Amino acid sequence: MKNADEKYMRECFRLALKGKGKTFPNPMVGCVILNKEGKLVSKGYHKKCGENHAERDALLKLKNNEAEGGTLYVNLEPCSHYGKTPPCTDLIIEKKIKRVVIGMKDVNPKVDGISQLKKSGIAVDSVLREEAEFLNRIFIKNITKKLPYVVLKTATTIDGKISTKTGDSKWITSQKAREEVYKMRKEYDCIMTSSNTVIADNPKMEHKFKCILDKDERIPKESLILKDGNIYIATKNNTPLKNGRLNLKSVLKELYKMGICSVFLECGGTLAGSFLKENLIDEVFQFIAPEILNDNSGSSCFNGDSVLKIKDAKKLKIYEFGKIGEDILIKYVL
Ligand code: AOF
Ligand code: ZN
Repeated sequence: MKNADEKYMRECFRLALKGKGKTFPNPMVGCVILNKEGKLVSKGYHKKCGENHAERDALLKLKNNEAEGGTLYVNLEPCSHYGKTPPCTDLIIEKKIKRVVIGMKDVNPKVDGISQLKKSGIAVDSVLREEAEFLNRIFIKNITKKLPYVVLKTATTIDGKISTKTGDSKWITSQKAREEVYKMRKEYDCIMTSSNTVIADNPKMEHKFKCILDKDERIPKESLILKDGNIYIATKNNTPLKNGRLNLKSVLKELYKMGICSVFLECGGTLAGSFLKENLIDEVFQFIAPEILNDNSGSSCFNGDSVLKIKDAKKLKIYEFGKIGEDILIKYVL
């Protein structure tokens, strides 16, 4: 049973991912239904915020009582509340499903689906919880912390340098890696950078929503980054300060209030170091070019200070890596 449960749960993950980038602020959810003989009779997934939940999508495709006594697999606890859509638990009960297998409990406090199902005599089991939570890590962060999920992107030499001491940084990684970055940006609600980066590189950074950290309103009006998209500039006039700098958590909170669920951060080592120190980074995407600067005065991708023990280094976990053109891309979660 366990192997079969895992197999169908993985199918839920695969279906859920079809909604990637389109479901925010809602989670990615997939659903598979077996009849009482164990034959797969329906599949569904959540396509877009406001549309049917995965369970409803799959349940509404059933013919008559086809799934009576059957099993429903879904990677998130079914909802039991009226939101933009009615409770999925009601439809599961109505269709006479006998067993529900979930990936993870919902972190949304409005949802109490497991007990609703159990009260109706439906057995509820759980498999692959860690994978299910990893799949919806952005949703979990949003609901539990009321903050957007933050991914920091950096591009370095193998000695971790992002520029020489003169500020020269063009180009450490290859064209292919830079094209990959253009694609990545689209998967996040907002891109974020600093006035230092805007002033030094004058990047265009096309995106529908951009946040620039510019405490002293230094960026020139003709900066390319200002040419398109919605722009939010965090300055000392709209953001509280912390140790004389913009309070980064306040900026993130403000973005979350504006409906931003995820942030793709591209900045120099000082800001990256501050974000890291404040525990505000969820993931790091590091492109590493097969180059060695071999000059300690070059800028590092993380530029904090006063860490005297290796045991105090931030610990990350690699979850994906591969070659992009001539460079390596490593994805880490903190
Ligand atoms: C989804 N898709 O497949 C499932 C969700 O406003 P509503 O009615 O769309 O409800 C959103 C909440 O429903 C969401 O935060 C999550 O807790 C729960 N389950 N949501 O968008 C789904 N199963
Ligand atoms: Zn639902």
